[in-house]
Amino acid sequence: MLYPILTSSRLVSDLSGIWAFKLDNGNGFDEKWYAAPLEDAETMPVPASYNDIKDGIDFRDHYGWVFYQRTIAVPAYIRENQRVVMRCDAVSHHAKIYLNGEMICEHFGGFLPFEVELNGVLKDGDNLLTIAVDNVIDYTTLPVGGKGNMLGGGIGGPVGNQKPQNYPNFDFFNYCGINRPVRIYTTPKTYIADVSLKSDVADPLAAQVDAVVNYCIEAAGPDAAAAEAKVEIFDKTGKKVGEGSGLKGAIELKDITLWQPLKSYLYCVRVTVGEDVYELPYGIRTVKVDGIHFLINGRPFYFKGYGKHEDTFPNGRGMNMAMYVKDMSLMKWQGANSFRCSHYPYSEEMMRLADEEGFVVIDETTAVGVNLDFGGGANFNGQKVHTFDKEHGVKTFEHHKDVIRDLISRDKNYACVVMWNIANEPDSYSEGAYEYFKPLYDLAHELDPENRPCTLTSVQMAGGPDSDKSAILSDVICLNRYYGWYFGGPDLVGPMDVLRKELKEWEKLGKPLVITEYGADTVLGFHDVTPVMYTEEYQVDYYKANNAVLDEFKFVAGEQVWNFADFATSQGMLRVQGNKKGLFSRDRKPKLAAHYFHDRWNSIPDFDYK
Ligand code: GCB
Repeated sequence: MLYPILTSSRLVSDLSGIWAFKLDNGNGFDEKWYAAPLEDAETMPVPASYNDIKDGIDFRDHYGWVFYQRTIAVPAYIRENQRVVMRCDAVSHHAKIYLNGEMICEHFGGFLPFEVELNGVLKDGDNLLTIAVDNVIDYTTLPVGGKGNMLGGGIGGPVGNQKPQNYPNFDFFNYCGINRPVRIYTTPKTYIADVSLKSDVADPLAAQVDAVVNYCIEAAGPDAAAAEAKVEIFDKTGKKVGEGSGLKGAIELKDITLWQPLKSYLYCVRVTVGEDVYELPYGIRTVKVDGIHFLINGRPFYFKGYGKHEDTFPNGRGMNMAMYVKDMSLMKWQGANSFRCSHYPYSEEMMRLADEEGFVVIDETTAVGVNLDFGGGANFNGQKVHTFDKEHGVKTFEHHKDVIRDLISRDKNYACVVMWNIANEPDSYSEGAYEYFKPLYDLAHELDPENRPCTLTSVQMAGGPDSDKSAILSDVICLNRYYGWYFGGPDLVGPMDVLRKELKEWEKLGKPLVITEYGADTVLGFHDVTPVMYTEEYQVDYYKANNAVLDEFKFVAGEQVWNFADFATSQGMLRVQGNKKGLFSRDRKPKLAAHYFHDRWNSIPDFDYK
């Protein structure tokens, strides 16, 4: 799906601003709140998660539907001559869109864009637009909702009757609402529906690098079959360096500049189909897994970076452009070169920025919590239930396929994306795991024009390569490991022997391995001469101990800490106003470990580290 931009044939109107808003009291649909101006509405910014915008626990932890509303008007001459589309970039998690009281669109899944054509439903003058949003998560949704508090609400579990609420089977606050922009854009009636690019680079290490950009355009609309199609490629100075015609083709480029980690170079690919014009920034680079190496442009790359979250105050998971740019600046200061979109696809603005700034990205689906060994979800009438149990297990498989399809459709042309993460810490070790995941890996490989490597970030309880199906399925082994924190902390000696022993097992596979999570909760400002847990000193010692082991192994192709910054979670006994494993606090103040990694990463090269 193409990102909405202004071109010589397309208009974009951003509906960001203050909308009318109301929490459902259970009667919203019966009383047709979507069909008339909301009574006693509150103000609400779009885009943003609603949870932290108003105060009080009932508001923050609201369970169920909310209604957003505003009016829209589109000039008649545009409605008559152009295709008019409304695009929602992310509505978490389930949206129903009403125009003048009629439902025009419904969408499941809170982190990927969807759109609906407005021609034929827009009338003259003002139109009442209502977006109803549901935040309920359960065994059918991604992320998965469990049946009890995974962080431990109290000793012995729930006491008395609990009000209806979400039990996230994952460790981040279930921020909801219209988290990313809603836009109206236009195209000519015959239009460019999609563009897929794939480059072939014979030898990325040659003195002069030549490339072939293969393109495939999807055109739609009444004259699509007859429309003339043209693709032109421009370098950064605006000079045309290649062109082709037809909906499918290959353009040869001589002496190109490669997109390199932290040395981004983006060409501009301009596509014209009939009257419609669309432009994509496009970096050319190669990615390949070769034995124990992860090659970018032919050289062994070492991932230095983080698992992150889209999490700021008071935006929640809502888009925060200023913080995106700030984070990139901090990451560069620290000598990092990569991050993982844990645990859901990030905004397109973030992806475009990563492409522009040269950050290497592991792109992740919304599949977190596909693991009923976590939380209270593992019990059904007092009996342990397998995650993939046909009757009582998760029912996420079909939706998981949709998410993979939509993610790859959205992100396939970004140079920054070097690997797809199919799921975070799923139950990759028990009965049915292989059968569940194998088709998903196959789907991702098949849909991606570039056929990038695929992985899943593996949970510690999955064990080693004998039990964890990711050993067979993943092109790159990605491990989330907490030796010295959840496992063995505060001992930083014994657990390191176990880590070393475990890595020796994985080494036998002959694949590269990236540690995609390791970390220790640390409260900014907690200090001690003796480094005890939760102090900034302990976090530094924890990382030093782990890194010493990682450095012993050639096949360890990267280290991504958990987490870049502190972030909000559900409440629980293990969380002190959120997860405190950040190298930075939530408002981006560095802990001691931030400085430790600054020194470490600035002395580790991006390539050929081992
Ligand atoms: C994990 C999860 C991550 C958590 C983290 C933690 O393994 O992937 O979502 O936040 O552990 O801090 O417990």
